[in-house]
Amino acid sequence: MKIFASIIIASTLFTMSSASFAASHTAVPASAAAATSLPMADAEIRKIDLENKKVTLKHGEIKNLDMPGMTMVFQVKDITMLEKIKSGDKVVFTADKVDGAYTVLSIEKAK
Ligand SMILES: [Cu+2]
Repeated sequence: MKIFASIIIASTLFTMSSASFAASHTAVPASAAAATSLPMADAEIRKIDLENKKVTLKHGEIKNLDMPGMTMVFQVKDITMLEKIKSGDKVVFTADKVDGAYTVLSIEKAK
């Protein structure tokens, strides 16, 4: 009987640990995590400057940068990301500080 009880305890512990393992892994959204694990932010394109690899965004809160909504200029990591986007478009994007400059790392049209 003592052995039986310890099997139950062991299997309960196993179930609990695999449940928390699953929870910690589902916390990362699979689609957004493809290129980067940064949180997506909303924005509207105000101006695209391909020559200087810059984009002006009227953006919502950017959680990872601890930044409230505002209109500002970002560097763009790769201008080919801007090919399908034009001024006035609603987008979702990720941004981070790269070499001291706020830089858009991914951007796509909002669905
Ligand atoms: Cu800003």
